[in-house]
Amino acid sequence: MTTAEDQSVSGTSDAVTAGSHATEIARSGAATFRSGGGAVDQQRAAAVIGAALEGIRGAIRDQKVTYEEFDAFKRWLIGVSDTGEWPLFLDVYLEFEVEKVAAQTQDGSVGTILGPFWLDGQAQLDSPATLPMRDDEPGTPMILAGQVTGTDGKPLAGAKVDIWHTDEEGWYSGFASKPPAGNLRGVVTADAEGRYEIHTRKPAPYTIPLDGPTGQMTLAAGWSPWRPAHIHLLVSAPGHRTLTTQLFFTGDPYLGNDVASADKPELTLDPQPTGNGSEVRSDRDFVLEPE
Ligand code: MBD
Ligand code: FE
Repeated sequence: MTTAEDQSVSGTSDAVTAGSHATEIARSGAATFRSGGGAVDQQRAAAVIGAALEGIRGAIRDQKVTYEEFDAFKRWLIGVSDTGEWPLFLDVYLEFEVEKVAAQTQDGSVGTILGPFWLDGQAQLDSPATLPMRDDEPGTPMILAGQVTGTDGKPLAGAKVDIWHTDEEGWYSGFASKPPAGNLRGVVTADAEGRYEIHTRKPAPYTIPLDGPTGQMTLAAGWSPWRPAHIHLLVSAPGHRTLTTQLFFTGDPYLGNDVASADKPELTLDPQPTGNGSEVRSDRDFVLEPE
């Protein structure tokens, strides 16, 4: 496990700064809460890999792909490796389909993709908690609060809410050079009634790095590189399937046009003023399925 202190970064390009660290994490298989492991069945390998390759061969036939385009594709793939952007590319353009398959057999609250920017080993906090942030952390103060229960409606005492999101400029700590390590990340333990309350700042919309191959491909096709502002959450409790989800904001200009296709209507917050300065609050309960 790496600690928040190991995760300070100093940048070359935005793409390489974010990509190299995300690659390191993906290679380590750190997201163990969802890994199965075990040997690959030969029939399964042939079926899945065969279908994927046939999808690409079909595109070549249908679009009459030229040698010039094939060579550009090769160079692009090499660039994805060189910049460490495999996690970014795969999570932006493919993970949402994998999540939809997983969701077919998941009960409880609606989930969505994990993405490439989750980090292990962040600050452990008790509810009510304030996420680690700079003294002058910019952005609208925001409270996110709610209760974690099982599908039977019973509160899950000591449930954990692992939360991470960008700062007001759209940067993730640990992957961009600007925010300090651990900024706006934490693992909050709910109280005996499964209630949690997290004080943070409202995040901003996020654009994938435009100087790397994933961003360049996106712009080359004329697609939007933006994700709506979002808060990532992993909600867990002993004996229950971990919920991977994100929360979005009503009125965000990028809702419905998320480059990662991860936004869902059920996941939209409409924070309301608390009367304490510019502070806003949203309440959101989570329901976990027994394992
Ligand atoms: C993100 O912030 C993100 O959440 C995903 C899924 C992909 C790219 C950037
Ligand atoms: Fe994100």
